[in-house]
Amino acid sequence: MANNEQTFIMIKPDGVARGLVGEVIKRFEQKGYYLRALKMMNVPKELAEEHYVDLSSKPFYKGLVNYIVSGPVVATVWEGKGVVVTGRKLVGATNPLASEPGSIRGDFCIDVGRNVIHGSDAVESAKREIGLWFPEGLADNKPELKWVYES
Ligand code: IDP
Ligand code: MG
Repeated sequence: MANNEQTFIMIKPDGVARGLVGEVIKRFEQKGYYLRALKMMNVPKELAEEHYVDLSSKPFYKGLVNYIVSGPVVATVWEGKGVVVTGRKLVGATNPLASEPGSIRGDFCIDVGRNVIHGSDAVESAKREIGLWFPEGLADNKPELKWVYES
């Protein structure tokens, strides 16, 4: 399994407004994942619509897009072995009432329409989302990984 798998994690407007940015970053960092990119931004409506295009037929789609554009988000890219699947575990189940305690959604929210954080659901969707949110590309890096990975 590659040590440089990447996932797209976004702290949604409610997470930013509630002061949970540090908490989210802390949890991914302390697991051992590497913060590859980070920016705070207001989200253009077209970007929110494109990000959630697969859900465009859902009744909650319009409300979802309005939620994502309602205030600044923090968009991040994390790198490491199994980061997509394990990142989803750190994030927790979509509906926070069903998210396990210990996960971010399980610990910090209640409503599915205010669930604090986004995490890519597969390696392929992570690639699509990173391209969408970071069209400028990612900065060069050379992280020291010998304390995280045996090889
Ligand atoms: P995910 O964020 O866990 O991947 P998805 O099914 O991809 O969940 O849905 C994307 C986002 O759409 C959710 O995180 C949540 O904010 C919102 N959402 C999903 N289902 C509902 C719903 O039934 N009502 C309102 N919002 C929803
Ligand atoms: Mg999803």
